[in-house]
Amino acid sequence: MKPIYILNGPNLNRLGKREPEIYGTTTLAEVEAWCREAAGERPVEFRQTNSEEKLIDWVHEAIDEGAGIIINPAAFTFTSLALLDALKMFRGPIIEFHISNVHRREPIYHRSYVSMTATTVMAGLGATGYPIAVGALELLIQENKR
Ligand code: DHK
Repeated sequence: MKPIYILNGPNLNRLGKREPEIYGTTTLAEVEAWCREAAGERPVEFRQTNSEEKLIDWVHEAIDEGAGIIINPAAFTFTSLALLDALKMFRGPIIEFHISNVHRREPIYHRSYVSMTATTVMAGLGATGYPIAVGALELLIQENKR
């Protein structure tokens, strides 16, 4: 069974300590455990990087190996055409995920490049949204959605 890739962008390594009033107090390690439990038999590649290059390399890996992607690109959501171009190559379902409701925040967070290719967007559910996204991605994979 092909793995799902759950990819997290810059500053999310500090989840739990970083602006808890926006992102909550759950750590990324706790989120990973929730995701693995929600995935059941489905293998999970759960990763975080502060590097745009590394994030793109992992999307390339998912293109060759993955069944689906959940990506929280964090700030690269709003800046990276290179990440958009990489995600366009992925043939399976992509869920763009944000802990906060980016549309209720400062205007700089309102225009996502990633949304131009994502199958669906989830924003504002908090960290507890990650395992919900895992369940949604499995449905999209079963329905062969892109
Ligand atoms: C996380 C970030 O780091 C921000 O740059 C985004 C996103 C919001 C989130 O809500 O998960 O604007």
